Amino acid sequence: MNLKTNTRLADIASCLAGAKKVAVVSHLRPDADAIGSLMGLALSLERLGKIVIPVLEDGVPENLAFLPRSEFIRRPADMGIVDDLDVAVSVDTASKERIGTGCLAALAEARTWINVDHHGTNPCYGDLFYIDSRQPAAGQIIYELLQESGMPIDDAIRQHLYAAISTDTGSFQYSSTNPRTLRIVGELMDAGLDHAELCRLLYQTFPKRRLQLQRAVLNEMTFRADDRIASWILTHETLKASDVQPGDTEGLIDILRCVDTVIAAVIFEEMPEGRVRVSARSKDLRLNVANVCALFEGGGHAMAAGARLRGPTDEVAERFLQALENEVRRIA
Ligand SMILES: [Mn+2]
Repeated sequence: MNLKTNTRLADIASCLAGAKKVAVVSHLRPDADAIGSLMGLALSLERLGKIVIPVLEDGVPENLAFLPRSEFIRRPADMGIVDDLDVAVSVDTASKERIGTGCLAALAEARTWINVDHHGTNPCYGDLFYIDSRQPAAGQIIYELLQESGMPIDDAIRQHLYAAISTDTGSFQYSSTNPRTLRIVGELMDAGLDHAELCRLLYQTFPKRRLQLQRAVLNEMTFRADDRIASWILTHETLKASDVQPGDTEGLIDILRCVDTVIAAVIFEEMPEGRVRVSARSKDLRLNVANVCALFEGGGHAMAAGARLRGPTDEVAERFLQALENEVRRIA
């Protein structure tokens, strides 16, 4: 756990209660935990009569636009510096840089920063923070915050928090899932959440290009370290050929993870300006992929982490896989 002491959730709630104008923000390339925890909090604050500004550097990806009120989320490009801002809250965001330069500029005059997250590598930035790496999703912490403080929770908020928790736990399959996670789902359903419909939209509704991507993974995946490491490179060509949109690649790595011999799965994604985005997953509790990513100035969770590298993709991939292989060989 963290060496610094978390602010109590009750104190975060009372800071929010005293604010008139609150911005809520999350990380670049937002996933469903980013959007769900952001909107869970934003919609509850709105119900309390606050002026609420939900903002994401990259906006909402197409695959998550079905979530309620997603059009409420703004992008910094469409706004100036927010004045009279009492509080800015970042959720699910392991470092201040991950908020994005546009958002940071727009929210620069916030009188108080609150940082709520579940990444163990979070350096506890902000004036008030609550970091709990035992929680599988930022959405689970936001649920506890709303629940403990008696803040409003309506159907839209329940959908957002469910989307956050369910996706970050791999539909409650990952080891990060705890008993409370499943109790929370029970509470959300007791309160009327249509869980099957939400799962259909989250997990069973894809554009065709998503299948084209899956086909590319199956055609091009490679294995090493006695098939214990599986990896795939998502090239500019594939990105173009399949007209990949933000969000399409979410969960693709599970195809590699599922191979019986594999304990580490990695996807390298070519980004603009010669950068490569690395996503790594571990299936073995003894293998901490956040440590491997930290060698490349990345971070995340023990079982799911990432980094951004610079250089020719094949070279970058080989360097990362070599470092990963060293770790894999150490444990068996
Ligand atoms: Mn998360």
